[in-house]
Amino acid sequence: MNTAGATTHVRVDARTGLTQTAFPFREGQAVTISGVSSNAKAGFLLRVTAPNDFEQVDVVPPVTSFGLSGSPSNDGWFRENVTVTLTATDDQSGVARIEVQQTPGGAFQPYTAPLTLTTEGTTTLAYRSVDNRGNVEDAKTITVKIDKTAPTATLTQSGGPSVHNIMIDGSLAFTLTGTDTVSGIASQDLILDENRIASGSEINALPLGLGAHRILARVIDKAGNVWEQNQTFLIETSIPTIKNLTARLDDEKQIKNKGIHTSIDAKLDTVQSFLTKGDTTQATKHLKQLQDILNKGVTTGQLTDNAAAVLNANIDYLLSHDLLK
Ligand SMILES: [Ca+2]
Ligand SMILES: [Ca+2]
Repeated sequence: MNTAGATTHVRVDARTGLTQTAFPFREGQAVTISGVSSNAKAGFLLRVTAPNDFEQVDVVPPVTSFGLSGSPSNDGWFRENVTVTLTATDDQSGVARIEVQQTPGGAFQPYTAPLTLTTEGTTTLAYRSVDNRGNVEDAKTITVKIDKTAPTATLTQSGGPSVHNIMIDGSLAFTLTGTDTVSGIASQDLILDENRIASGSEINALPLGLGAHRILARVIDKAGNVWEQNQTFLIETSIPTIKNLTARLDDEKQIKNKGIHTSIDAKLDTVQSFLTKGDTTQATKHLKQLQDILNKGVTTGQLTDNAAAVLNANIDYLLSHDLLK
């Protein structure tokens, strides 16, 4: 029966060059037949002469698959251009062409060579193939997400817009604000020396200790592009700072009597007056005397080991750095 519903008799026997046992097609299969036709017994007779006069009809569309250059991040973003390669196979008549639609709703164009996607953001391609029999595959889509640009970020420190030195009796807080307009922020990290800290959290300088410290700020977008800033700052001290620390240690009952507190302050005032005059020799001499007072104070129970250690570390820092700066 043909597609119009008409029946055509096909003669297959030894006189036509075929035998029924050699006939490869079975009931239910659709075939295209070419042959010699004639009228016979008021019917239409198609007379075939060889097996290649029959061709099984191809009703199955091709299957197209795609390959992408590179590998995306865990969030599905590529950090570089992506080359899309399409390949198709067909069950029978062969692939006539592969087609690709580069903008949603646009026309399908013949695919002739791999496509390189360079635009940041999300690109959706539709693709399909057609076989030599005209069977058209249902279109499938590929979504490719590209972000080639590092995030932008600002690192600020409390008490000033940028990273700066602070005194040891103070505190600090770092705030990291990252933005990424393409894939978005995946992570933001602040690492102070070797420890992760929370953005905006206030940290006392005293436990960090005097000297150089490092703040590493890192923002990573969902494609894996990195913004990073690594800065150093100093935690410093001064005579007024040591006086503040002494008052704090007194409040914490680490300085046991008024007398030693008064002696420490008096010595610090003396050192400051020599520093003001530019006499570092006398300033150094009095700082060393202050250390003797602190060490004796520990043995006589006038202040704790910790209080003496904190104050001595500050004095050592002043002695080992330029006192007049
Ligand atoms: Ca096919
Ligand atoms: Ca980005």
